[in-house]
Amino acid sequence: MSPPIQMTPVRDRLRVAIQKNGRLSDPARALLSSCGLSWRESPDKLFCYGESAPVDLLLVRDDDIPGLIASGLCDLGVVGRNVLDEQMSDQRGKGREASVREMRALGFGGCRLSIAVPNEWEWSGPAMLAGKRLATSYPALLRDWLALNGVEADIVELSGSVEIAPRLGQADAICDLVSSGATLAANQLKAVEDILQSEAVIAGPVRDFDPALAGIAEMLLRRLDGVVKIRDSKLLMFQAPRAALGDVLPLLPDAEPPTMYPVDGEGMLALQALCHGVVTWQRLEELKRAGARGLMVLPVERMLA
Ligand code: PRT
Ligand code: ZN
Repeated sequence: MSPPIQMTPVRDRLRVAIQKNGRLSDPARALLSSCGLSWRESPDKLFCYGESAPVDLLLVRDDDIPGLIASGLCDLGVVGRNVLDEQMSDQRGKGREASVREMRALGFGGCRLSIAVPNEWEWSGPAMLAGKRLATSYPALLRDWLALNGVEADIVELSGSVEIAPRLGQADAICDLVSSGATLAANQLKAVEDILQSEAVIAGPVRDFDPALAGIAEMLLRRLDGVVKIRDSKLLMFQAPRAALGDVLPLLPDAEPPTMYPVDGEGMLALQALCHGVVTWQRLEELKRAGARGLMVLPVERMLA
């Protein structure tokens, strides 16, 4: 008799990987919570069972997230673009097709991957790095950037404490993440070229989701879009004479097309505009000078396009 065929059970709950401990852990959880998700945590806190929707969390090291998605063990992940792009570039370098892609930028965890050199260097461009030793935890992205700039240099791969490498004599310059720049300054280094602008992103598979999960993934991405899009948005409400629209509307360059309806039959309009930029006092005063009245700025909590 032939042995029974082993079938991988089809999952009907979405699994999202987030960083367990680190810079992205709290903002990732806060973002997913603001999408209406809540969880019951397992005692080891590696797995959180979704209570309000079939969306479970897996808490892992950020470097493991792209691989978990590629292998199908997780469906989506919140990870720095720097980690995702490094792993994708590494795969490309090995002649493999990428199986994970960036699906959404999330607007937190911002930093840049930069080339930094000792303060005393007078930077004249990438050619200065020819023949030098560069320490980094991002060898694939650095290799791509060096090739793009036609520079041949030695890459010294380190898993941490990259900034100290020049002082220890391990390298001449570095390629590392920078946010405030304080760590570079403390190590007498200065950033001279940015290789990548990074932030936290939603990573997902290049292939389609399994039919059982596609609807849940779409729901989550739609809610994320709503939350991320309105994070800095405000609803601006006011009245203005129809004749003043030509002066008023150019003052709303960052707004969705406003909703307008007539009031009191005297050519007055009531307007509502969702503004994606900061609505300052100065802007309100300019709108008033242009003919707007009764200006009100309201917070926006949720949006479903
Ligand atoms: O344990 P695990 O592997 O999950 O965590 P990790 O130690 O690899 O990552 P973690 O928590 O340090 O960072 C997670 C992600 O946060 C990174 O992959 C980036 O996408 C993002 N991020 C944003 C940063 C920074 N800002 C940042 N400043 N990651 C690291 N840094 C480092 C930087 O390299 C420097 O050494 O923080 C130091 C301080 O930076 P300055 O410029 O503010 O001094
Ligand atoms: Zn990591």
